[in-house]
Amino acid sequence: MLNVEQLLSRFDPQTGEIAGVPAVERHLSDLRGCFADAAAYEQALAVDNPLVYTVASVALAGGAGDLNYAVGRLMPGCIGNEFYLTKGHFHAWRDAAEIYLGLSGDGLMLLEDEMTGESRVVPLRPHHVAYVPGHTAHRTVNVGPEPLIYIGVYPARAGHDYDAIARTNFRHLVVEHDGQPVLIPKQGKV
Ligand code: M6P
Ligand code: ZN
Repeated sequence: MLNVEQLLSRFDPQTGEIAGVPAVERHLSDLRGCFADAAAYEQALAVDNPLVYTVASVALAGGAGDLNYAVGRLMPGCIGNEFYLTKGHFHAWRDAAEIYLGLSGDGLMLLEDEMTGESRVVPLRPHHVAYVPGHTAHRTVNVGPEPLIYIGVYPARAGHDYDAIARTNFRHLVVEHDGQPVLIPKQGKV
């Protein structure tokens, strides 16, 4: 049986840290192709390469019935008027679903159905659980002034497929307009 350290994790909902678990860091330079305004991206990167998000993952077992989880911390910010975001992915095992629980901050999950291309946004904030069905690309977006902290729980065998969604990026983006987050099609204007 797993030992108590493996059965229990302690995390900080304000910082996104899991005790004893190193976090993967994603800086702006790791997000080439993710923001719709490529010129604004290059301009921002020429000035600085800030930390955009961290992910601390717990993956103890990889069997068919096992679960993994990860706490994410997504910083506040914009490139042009598009809010800071995660790369986003499909699960390599497309049937695999995931749940996200907001821990602190104010965010959205951007979902895109692989078959129909249909997009949806759902809130990602404390007291909310967002369900990501299988066959759905998903990305988190921080639309608030504070770091967005959340936890994602997914089948151990889900895997991350970044390439399929990176080819087109997402068809919709979340931009700031008159102080509010707005979902627009990629070529759209607000
Ligand atoms: C969540 C989970 C992780 C994922 C992370 C960041 O914490 O879904 O599996 O890695 O968000 O998302 P991405 O991998 O798309 O950068
Ligand atoms: Zn996922």
